[in-house]
Amino acid sequence: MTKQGRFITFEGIEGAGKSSQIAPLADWLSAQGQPVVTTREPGGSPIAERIRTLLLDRTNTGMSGTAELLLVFAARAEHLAQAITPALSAGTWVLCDRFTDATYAYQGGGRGIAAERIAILEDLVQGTLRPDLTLVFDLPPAVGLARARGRGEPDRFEAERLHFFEAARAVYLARAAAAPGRYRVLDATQPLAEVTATVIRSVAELAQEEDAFSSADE
Ligand code: Z5A
Repeated sequence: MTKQGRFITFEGIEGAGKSSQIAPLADWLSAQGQPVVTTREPGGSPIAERIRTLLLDRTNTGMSGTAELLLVFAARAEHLAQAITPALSAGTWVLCDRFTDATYAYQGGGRGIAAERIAILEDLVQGTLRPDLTLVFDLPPAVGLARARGRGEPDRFEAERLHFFEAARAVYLARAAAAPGRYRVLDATQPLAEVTATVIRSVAELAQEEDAFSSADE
């Protein structure tokens, strides 16, 4: 029997270290014999990547919060149809750099859109699909922004002020506190190797709880 792959999402504010941690976890899962793909949002499929360009383009000034929300979910619908759902159905683990928790954090916390409205689109686009595990890389926004801003021209989100990221962080922590079974909050100020060890430990626990690795060859 082929079992569904597991869906793990990486969340946190700008510069928290999400992208840095995906490859080491993918390598570790591969070493355990698990098929794995890595992907990101917004993006992860050809049309979704085009929507990503629209969303991050800092010359798109004055985009309404509702338009931004709908673009994020349009990209997600494509990403799910083209990449995530087929991979999970084939028994492949999917590691995704940001998913719908980012919508609650940025469009909800940052832009002030009510969580109830976001939930309507979440149900419409995802049906019952939710991540099996969400890793929240937590750190003070000033630290994350200092890391990220070393990279050159800020995009449309990076150009936001500190309180925008503080609001996003607060939403991540509130969501994690409300559903501790699905979330792990990691101290992202720790050195990279220590964060990697915590990520792998969290996923190993999930695999053990769910007997996830034993299903790969069945
Ligand atoms: N967005 C949204 O609004 N709504 C949504 O629903 C979704 C997304 C899905 C995507 O931007 C933007 O889309 C995002 C929210 C919005 N914008 N913001 N803010 P992105 O994908 O370009 O940006 P990002 O996801 O924030 O990625 P990032 O800035 O690259 O952050 P990161 O992936 O968490 O960090 P990193 O690239 O792994 O590391 C950043 C730097 O820190 C790098 O130099 C590392 O070497 C360093 N680093 C990483 N970990 C450490 C530790 N532990 N110690 C020291 N230094 C470290």
